[in-house]
Amino acid sequence: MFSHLPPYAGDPILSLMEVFQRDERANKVNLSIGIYTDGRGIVPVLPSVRTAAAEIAKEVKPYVYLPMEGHGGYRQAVAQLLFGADLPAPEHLAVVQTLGGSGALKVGADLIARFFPQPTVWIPDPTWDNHIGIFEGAGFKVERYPYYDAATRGLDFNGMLGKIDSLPRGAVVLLHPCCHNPTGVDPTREQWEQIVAVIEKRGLLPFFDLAYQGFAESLEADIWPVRECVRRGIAFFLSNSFSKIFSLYSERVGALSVFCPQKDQAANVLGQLKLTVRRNYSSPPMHGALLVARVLSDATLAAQWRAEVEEMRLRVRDMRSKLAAQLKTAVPDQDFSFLLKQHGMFGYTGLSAAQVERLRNEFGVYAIATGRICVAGLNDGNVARVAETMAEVLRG
Ligand code: PLP
Ligand code: TYF
Repeated sequence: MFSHLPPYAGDPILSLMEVFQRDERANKVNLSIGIYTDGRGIVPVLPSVRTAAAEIAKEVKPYVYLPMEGHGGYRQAVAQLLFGADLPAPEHLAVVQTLGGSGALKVGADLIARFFPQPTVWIPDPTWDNHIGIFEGAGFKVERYPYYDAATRGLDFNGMLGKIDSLPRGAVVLLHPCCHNPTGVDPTREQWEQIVAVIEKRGLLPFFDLAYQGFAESLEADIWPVRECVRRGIAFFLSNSFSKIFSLYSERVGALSVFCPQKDQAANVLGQLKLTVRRNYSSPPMHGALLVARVLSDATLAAQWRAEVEEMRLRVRDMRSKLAAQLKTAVPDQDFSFLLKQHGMFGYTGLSAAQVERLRNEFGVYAIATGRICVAGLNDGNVARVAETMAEVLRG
């Protein structure tokens, strides 16, 4: 019956995590997967979330199904976090709770594929691997636009804008509003203004994927391109994830928002989102959404959480500086300032696949074959050794 099923090679990032866990070296360092660890090297339970969890535990209620679109208080709180004072009127906005950012991408991709036949999505080159899997799985043709420039270790802005400016009307363009995964390279505010203007001019459909709001500059600044589309009346999809910024990875908490500039279209969009959810998994789980809703709806907890996000952001930035400074000392003829210009949890080091392999085999330092490291996995206890071992493989 199943003899024609090929083996699954495994996800490159998740498989590496398993290899890391089996590695018996005491000084091993995991910089592969995108998980934030604190200064002690531990995945934190944010104090705001811990308080919310304790409160919720005292109020156990029957575990009835949530509606297809998710928890009402959660959806409201998420919309306010995302759109703030720019919160579009209800007739313009459809928001559904999803299973993490991945679930939002899948629901959004399925909806687009149903109503826009033979869809194509343009994704940055490179991007998070699963973008390709999710969109192809939903029936999309996946094309790329230029993004990372290996020569400058920065953004190929002209290549990116030129490509986007050549796309057909209605084309879906996937954009990372901040903290681009895997490169950490983001457009500047001025560049975003130009990107949004081209999207408007050509009548494209942006699909924003926001997994690291607050990790680049601030919760408000990092979502600027999305809010600019609201101000200009440009329709868009927005997937957002609370895996990292609430440290709630396994709870699978996220949302999909669709902005509908034409009045009264949001009701039908929401209806079709509900149908898409119904046909996928029927309704989302409760607990993670309750945690996030509780934190965001309580002024004290919300302020505490905002400070916790800021603390994570600053810690990662501090680790970037320390890594760059120590690399500079160890390899003075090379420039590492690019590490300081990148945003978010990831750093694109420029290490080759062979150098990454040496790091892992000889030193137990785990990075991704593309040279991506998770800077959020560094701490004062391991950064010196990581810099030394990186310097060692860079010297060849
Ligand atoms: N989108 C991007 C760009 C990501 O980096 C990630 C996670 O690493 C996701 C989506 C998925 O988020 P989640 O774990 O909430 O499904
Ligand atoms: O490190 C990354 O880029 C991600 C991490 O369900 C990840 O791939 C792991 C599991 C998951 C979503 C994201």
